[in-house]
Amino acid sequence: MKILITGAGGQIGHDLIGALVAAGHDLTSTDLAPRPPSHAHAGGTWHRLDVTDAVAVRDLFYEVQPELVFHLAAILSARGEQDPKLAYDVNQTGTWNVLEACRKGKVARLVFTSSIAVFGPTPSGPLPDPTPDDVPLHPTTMYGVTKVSGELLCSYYRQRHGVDCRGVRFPGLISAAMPGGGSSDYALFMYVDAVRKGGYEAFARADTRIPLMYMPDAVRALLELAFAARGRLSRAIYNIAAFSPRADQIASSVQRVVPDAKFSYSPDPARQAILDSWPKSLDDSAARRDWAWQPKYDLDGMTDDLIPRIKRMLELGAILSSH
Ligand code: AKB
Repeated sequence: MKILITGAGGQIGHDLIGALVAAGHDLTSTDLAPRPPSHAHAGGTWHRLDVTDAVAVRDLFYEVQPELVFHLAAILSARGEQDPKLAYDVNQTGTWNVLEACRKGKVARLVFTSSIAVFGPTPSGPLPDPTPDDVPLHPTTMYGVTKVSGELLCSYYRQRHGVDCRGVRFPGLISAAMPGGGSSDYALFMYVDAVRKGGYEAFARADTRIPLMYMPDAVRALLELAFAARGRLSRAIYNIAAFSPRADQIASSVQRVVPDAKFSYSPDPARQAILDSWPKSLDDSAARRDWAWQPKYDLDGMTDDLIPRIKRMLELGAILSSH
């Protein structure tokens, strides 16, 4: 199948490209930046694309004529608070441009990547734990605001224009590829820095608890949702969940494999406030029911798989030595 990815240079793109090429798809990866060295061997073709440029998006969609698009391009929560205008342009205008290009180019299906950042404390109190799909959405970040809007646009184009837009709300994602400007990044750096530096001072409190997921499960969720029959889907956007450990539980899990790793906690007020506004865990029963979603990795399963991968990538020089 002809598939196009936006924002392919990021953390999800790294693993999604490999999975799509391995499955034999005809893949066009796009990003504002050139293909990063960490993506060099992933396969498929690479095009520069600025999703804020409506004409460029439309022209490339006409040229490639994808049957399926994965829209990953986004500015994440922490970076988006430093530059809300950039987050608005990339996430809001970019999603509009991609949906319009799908409509005009008659792209059959679009997979939208939303986030737990759509949630925030509601006027009537804290979020229920676990948080279901349908609660009032009160995001606290520009990233979350634009993801709520993207979800609504997705449903609108589905009903009004027949673009089969569907998506998942991702937890914080953990993999051996570097993230870019997220508030959940502390969890990933607890792994990477335990291996490369012998420890990590987290920018979150020890009792911080948010939904997290290992990247192989996240990529499988995207593929399963992308190829699910439309008739099975009772909604456009789904919560998906794997595990929800406290930061100090992540530390204990890492220390099972790297016993000398030292962790300390020095909360950054801005990122801690974002983390505290998110759900502690998600209710993903609709995804489990409609398209048989099920995570394979729990916290310790991820730790056992990820740490040897990080060691290999450090040996190959595929992870930078500082951040
Ligand atoms: C972020 O931290 O902004 C992202 C997310 C949870 O969507 N990783």
